Amino acid sequence: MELDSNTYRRRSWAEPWKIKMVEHVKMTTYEERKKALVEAGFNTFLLRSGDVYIDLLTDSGTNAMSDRQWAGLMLGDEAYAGSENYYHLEDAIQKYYGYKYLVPTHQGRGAENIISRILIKQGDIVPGNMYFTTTRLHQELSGGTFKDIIIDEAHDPESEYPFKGNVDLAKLDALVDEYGANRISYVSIATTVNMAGGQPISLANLRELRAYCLQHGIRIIHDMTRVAENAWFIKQREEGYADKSVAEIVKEICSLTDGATMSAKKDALVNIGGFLAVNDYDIFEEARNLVVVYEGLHTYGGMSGRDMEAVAIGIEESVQDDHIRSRVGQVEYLGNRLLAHDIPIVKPVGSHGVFLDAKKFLPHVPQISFPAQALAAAIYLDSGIRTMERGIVSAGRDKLTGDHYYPKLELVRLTIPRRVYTQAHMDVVVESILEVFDQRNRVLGLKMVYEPKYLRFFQARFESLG
Ligand code: P70
Repeated sequence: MELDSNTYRRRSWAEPWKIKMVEHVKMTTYEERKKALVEAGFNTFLLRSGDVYIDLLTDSGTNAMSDRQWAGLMLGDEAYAGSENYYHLEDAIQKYYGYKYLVPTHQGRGAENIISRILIKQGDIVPGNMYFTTTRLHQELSGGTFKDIIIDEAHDPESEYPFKGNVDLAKLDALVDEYGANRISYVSIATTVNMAGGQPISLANLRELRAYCLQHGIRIIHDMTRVAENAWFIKQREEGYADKSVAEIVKEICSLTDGATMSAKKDALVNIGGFLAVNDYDIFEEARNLVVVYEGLHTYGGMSGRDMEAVAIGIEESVQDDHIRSRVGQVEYLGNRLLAHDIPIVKPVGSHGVFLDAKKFLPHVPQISFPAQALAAAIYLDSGIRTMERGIVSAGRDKLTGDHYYPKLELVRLTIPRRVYTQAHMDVVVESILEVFDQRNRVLGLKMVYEPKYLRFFQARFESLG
C-alpha cells in the first residue's frame, strides 16, 4: 500500500518529548487539606507544596528542564567574573531575540528594578498594556505612575477578540496630550499580557505603536516573559504569519522595541533566572553599573554559571514550533474542556493558563469579599489542586487614596507549568472544577485579617465568612 507523504505528520498537540524521570506527588484527605488551608490563612501562596496534589499556582520557575539543560548544568563555569556561560547566554539573546546588550539578573523583577531606576523620573507616567504587579510596583517606587492603555476588550472576559493584548493608541495619544511626551518614561509592552489572561498583542498593533513612539521620541520597553507564546498566537491568528516560524516572529517582536526585561522562569524553561537586555549603549552602561548594587557582578547578575547555561539552552528550546504548539495546546485542551461544560473562563483561552471568571462563578460573593481568593481556596479544599487569585487582592491599593483597586477582572488562574503535567492531570482538574461549580453556593467569601504593605497577595491572610 502506498501511503501519502502526509500520513506521518503529527496531527495532535501531543508532547514532542518523553519522560525520563518522575517526581511523586502527594494525595491528601479532605481533613488534611482543611487543616492546611486554615493554617495558610486561605492564601494558596502560604500552603506548603507538600500539601499540594497538582500545583497550578504558577508557570514561573516550575518548568521541567530538558536532558540538554541538565547536562548544561554540568558545564557551569562558576568564575566570579567573565563566566563562559555568560557569553553563551549573551550569544543566545543576540541570536534569538536580537537585543545587543545583556545584563543578567536573578529573575524578572531584578531587571524591572534596574530599568525603572534608570528611565523613570519622579512624576513620570508609564503607559502599558495592563499592569503587572511587580512591574507596576517598581515603576511606582521610582516615582512613576502606571497608566493602562490596553484596548477595552482586554477587560471583558467574554470578548473573543484574538489580540486582547493590543494597545489602544487613542489612550496613549490622550496621555501624550495631557502630560507631554517628555514625561512619559517609556511604553511598557508585555508579551503575553498576564493579568488579562495570557492574551497576545498583534504585530500589526505593535508596528503601529512603534511608528507612533518613534514620532514622539518615546521608548518601548518589552516585558518579554512569554514572548514565544505570544508569537505562537500570531502564527495562528494574524494574517501573513502562518508560514513564519515562532523563532522568526519572536525576533520580529523584539526588533520593534528598545529593550526588554525577562523572567526566564517562564518561556525560557528554567527554575530561576532573568535579565535586562537593551540596544542603547548608554543605558547598558548605567544598568551594568546598577546591577552590581542590587544583584551581583555584571557577568552573573543573581545567577550562578550553571543557571545561565540552562537559560541559554532553554531560550533555544523555547522558540521551537513543536514545543510551543504542544505547550499552548495543553492549555487550550484544559480550557476547551471547561468551556464544553459552560464553566465561565476568560476567552479566548490564554497562553499559560486558564483563568476562571470568579465574578460569574460566584455571583453571590461581592468583590470586597474576595471571590477569586475564596474560589482558589475552595478548589484546593476539594482536590488539593493549587491555583492563584488574580483579582482584587492582587490589584492592591491606590497609592494616593489608599482604597482598594476594584479591577474588572476577578480571576482564578489555573497556570500550567511547562512540560510537567499530563493530559490525565488536566482531566482531574476539570473534574474538580465541575465539582466546585456544582457546590458554588456553599462558597461564601473571605475577610482579610492581615495585609502586608507591598504585593499583599503573597502573604495576606484571610478567614472564612461562613
Ligand atoms: C507569575 C509570575 C512573573 C512576572 C510576569 C510578568 C508578565 C514580570 C514578572 C516578574 C510570578 C508572580 C509574580 C508576581 C505575582 C504572582 C506571581 N510572574 N512580568 O506567576 O518576574 O517573578 O521572575 O520576578 O508574569 O505570573 P519574576
